Amino acid sequence: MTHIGAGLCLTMICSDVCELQNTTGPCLNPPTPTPPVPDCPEWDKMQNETFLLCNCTLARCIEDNIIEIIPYECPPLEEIECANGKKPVLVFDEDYCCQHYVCDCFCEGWGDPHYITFDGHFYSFQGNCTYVLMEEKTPKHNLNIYIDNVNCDPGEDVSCPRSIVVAYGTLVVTLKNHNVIGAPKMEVIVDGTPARLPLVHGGVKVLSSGLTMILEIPSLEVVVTFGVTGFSISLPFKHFGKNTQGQCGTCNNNPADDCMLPSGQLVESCALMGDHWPIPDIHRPECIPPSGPKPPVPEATYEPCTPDSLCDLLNSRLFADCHPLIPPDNFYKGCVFDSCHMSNPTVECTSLQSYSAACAQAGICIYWRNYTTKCAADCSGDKVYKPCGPAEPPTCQDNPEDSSTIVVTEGCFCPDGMKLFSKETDICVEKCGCLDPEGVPREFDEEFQYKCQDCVCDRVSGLVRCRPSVCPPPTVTSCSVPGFILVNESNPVNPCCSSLVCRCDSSTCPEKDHSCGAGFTPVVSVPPEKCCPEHTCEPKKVCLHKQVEYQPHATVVMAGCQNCTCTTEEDPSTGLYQIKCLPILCNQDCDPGYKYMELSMYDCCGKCVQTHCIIDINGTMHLLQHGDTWSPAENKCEVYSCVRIKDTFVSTISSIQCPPFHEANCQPGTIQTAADGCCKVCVEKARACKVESMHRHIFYQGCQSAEKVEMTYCEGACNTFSRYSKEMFSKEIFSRDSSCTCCQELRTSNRTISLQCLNGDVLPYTYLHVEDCHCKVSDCFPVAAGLPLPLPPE
Ligand SMILES: *[C@@H]1O[C@H](CO)[C@@H](O)[C@H](O)[C@H]1NC(C)=O
Ligand SMILES: *[C@@H]1O[C@H](CO)[C@@H](O)[C@H](O)[C@H]1NC(C)=O
Ligand SMILES: *[C@@H]1O[C@H](CO)[C@@H](O)[C@H](O)[C@H]1NC(C)=O
Ligand SMILES: *[C@@H]1O[C@H](CO)[C@@H](O)[C@H](O)[C@H]1NC(C)=O
Ligand SMILES: *[C@@H]1O[C@H](CO)[C@@H](O)[C@H](O)[C@H]1NC(C)=O
Ligand SMILES: *[C@@H]1O[C@H](CO)[C@@H](O)[C@H](O)[C@H]1NC(C)=O
Ligand SMILES: *[C@@H]1O[C@H](CO)[C@@H](O)[C@H](O)[C@H]1NC(C)=O
Ligand SMILES: CC(=O)N[C@H]1CO[C@H](CO)[C@@H](O)[C@@H]1O
Ligand SMILES: CC(=O)N[C@H]1CO[C@H](CO)[C@@H](O)[C@@H]1O
Ligand SMILES: [Ca+2]
Repeated sequence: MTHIGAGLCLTMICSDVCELQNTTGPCLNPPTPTPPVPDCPEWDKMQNETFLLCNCTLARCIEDNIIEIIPYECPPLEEIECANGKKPVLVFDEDYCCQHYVCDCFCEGWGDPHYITFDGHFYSFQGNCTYVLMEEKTPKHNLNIYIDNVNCDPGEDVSCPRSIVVAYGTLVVTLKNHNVIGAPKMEVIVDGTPARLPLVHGGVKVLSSGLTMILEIPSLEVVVTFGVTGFSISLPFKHFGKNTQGQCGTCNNNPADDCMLPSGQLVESCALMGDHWPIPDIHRPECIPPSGPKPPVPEATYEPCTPDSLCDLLNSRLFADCHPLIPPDNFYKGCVFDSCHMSNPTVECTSLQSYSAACAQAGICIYWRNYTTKCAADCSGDKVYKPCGPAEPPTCQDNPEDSSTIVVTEGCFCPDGMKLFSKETDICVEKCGCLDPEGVPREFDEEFQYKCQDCVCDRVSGLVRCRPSVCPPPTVTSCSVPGFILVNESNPVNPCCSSLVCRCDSSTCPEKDHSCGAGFTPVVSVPPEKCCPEHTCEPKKVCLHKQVEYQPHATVVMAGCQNCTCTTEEDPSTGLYQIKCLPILCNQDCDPGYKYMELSMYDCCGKCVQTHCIIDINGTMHLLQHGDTWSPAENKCEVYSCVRIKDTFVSTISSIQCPPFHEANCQPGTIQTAADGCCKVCVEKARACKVESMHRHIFYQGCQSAEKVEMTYCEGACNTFSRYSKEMFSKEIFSRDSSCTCCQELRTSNRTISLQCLNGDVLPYTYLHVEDCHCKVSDCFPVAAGLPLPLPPE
């Protein structure tokens, strides 16, 4: 330090990079009244005093500004082991000349919550306040980190981290999870205002991997993460070593001094210590440090419980690669605790998640979520889950000169071979380009249509340039096929343009007769590629003859004495059913008395025509020709005769009335049948006494015979006279006396007939019938027979 007047001093120092730098400033230490005179005033060093020259070179003042250069020897590198299980890192000492190993500070907390201090001390702590996780003992970088815990399980006295508050300089960034249980609902609040991610502000960078928020202070190599229910704080020893206090303890690779109260007092239990680091909160007046020394809380007051098998995964082969680097014991303890004390099973996932994150930091990536059912990760959109990915994933907008974080985190990432279109969008693309107005990524030089504009992604500007689409002139101007008409339609290939196309409108088809001839039915259809219906005539299932349809099995009328029927066999040439014909067989058998005759040239068959009269006597036929007569042999008195009147034959029957015949009057041996075979004739005896007969009605007592009655009497000459039978005159049959005769009855018989009376009565009447007569000598009476008798009243 050199006085350069006006109270200003010039100080020459060797900078970090070993360059001489001059600074001016007020002279803080006024020169002492009696300064010892240095032996090497040029260097302001006394004799034998060694000092660091530039470039890690030592010098010693000999005398009179003569200095001796001493080679700088670094102490041998001492291997150390980090109490927090991390790999030791090499750092330069203050002079940037020698390196030595230190352990970076890594504090984390998860679950309900479990802490691992910077130096790897595990403890569980329940508290509902905001607590100091880490603050600088001696403020150097103005970084303080707080945790806000809330009760997260209504059924249990446990709490979960809800937010991590990072105060850096004048900036306060809150990483908050609104949904302590279940799917995360993350928010970043910067100085009281919600912020959009990714965020770069005041030397702080905040990113989100989808599952975890990552806060980075690149200049200090600070990384703070806050995930579903866990947090982690990574501080480089070189900036923060030995200078931290709070719930994360003092980062000095000595776990023994981690449970330290703000007063500097060490306590046995870190859980006890935790209560002493609250931040005063007007909304939570209970959040004050405990006044008296709290009695140590006896641990493990919980009932024994069987932890979920999920916790065993931590010790399993799945994490084997990580076990040598980070012991899983603390995470297993936390998992067991959560499994036994949290009713929400997903809290157990935080132990695995925290262990996996620690492994990822150590370079070991483990896909563990798909080995569980409770802890499955859901990624939205195109993104896929990866246990380790860059906290700041590559995007199309990355400037190659920008340094990006090397923090790895689990989360949702673009699939391999793709990257984010930009930090702000969640769109993964294979090739970089532009985003069109609808947010669809387009490659450079890609041409596309948007709202009837032809657009292209411009490589130079990275913007989409559009101009209105130009429509091609219509290619069709007229339609030739009948039924088609020109229609103005939007182009299916390019909906922005309309085009004229031929479309079928059957109402414009010409009128057409679709009828078919007899036997055929029209089948109307529109052939493919055509518009107007056309028809074909399909044969019906009928026979056709002279344009007349016949149903199958029907008789078809045809000339030529053919018996024709409609079959069900198809005619291969027409498709109609065939007509089959057989010659008609005429039945020439006629009944007796009839004769088969072909009468007309138009009829195929003749007819049976009557030729005889047919006389049926008790079933026996007898035929008679016109004009013939015939009598049956057993009754010659009946004569049948046949007359033809026009075409009909009429038979008549007549009976022969024989004259009265009395065998007694015949000369014996002369009786014979007449030539007609009917009546008997004989040579009568000579005129003598013989039986005669007459036919008369009989009247008696007002009654009358129905028919004439044959009455016989004796008549003829005896030697002297004839006489009528006395008997006949004894009764009043005749109205007149008979004459006297002697021809008398020889034999008689009584015959009885019935007389009809006017009152309806029937009166039997017996009379004498003379059978034979002979001449008898006796008194004779006058004969009255043969005289007309009075007729009965009509
Ligand atoms: C520093 O100050 C000294 C003395 O005034 C001067 O000689 C030297 O050039 C200065 N160096 C620089 C880098 O300014
Ligand atoms: C410092 O060391 C480097 C190489 O070790 C050398 O090139 C340089 O000249 C040195 N500077 C001084 C001031 O000795
Ligand atoms: C946390 O808050 C709940 C209720 O909100 C209370 O029951 C519990 O005792 C509190 N825990 C602590 C450690 O203060
Ligand atoms: C989990 O996912 C990884 C990576 O996709 C795969 O290699 C592994 O086989 C999966 N395991 C199960 C159990 O699905
Ligand atoms: C088809 O219709 C569109 C809009 O309806 C019109 O702009 C275009 O001129 C029409 N094209 C023809 C050939 O009529
Ligand atoms: C015609 O033929 C059918 C069958 O062959 C027969 O049943 C029918 O009686 C015949 N008709 C005539 C008039 O011959
Ligand atoms: C016909 O039959 C009846 C009774 O069988 C008989 O009385 C009659 O004499 C018969 N006639 C002829 C002509 O045979
Ligand atoms: C002032 C002082 O201590 N000087 C000593 C420096 O070192 C030499 C050699 O070792 C001594 O002789 C001086 O007395
Ligand atoms: C032959 C015969 O029977 N004759 C009788 C007819 O009737 C009379 C009167 O009743 C009788 O006296 C006859 O004997
Ligand atoms: Ca410590």
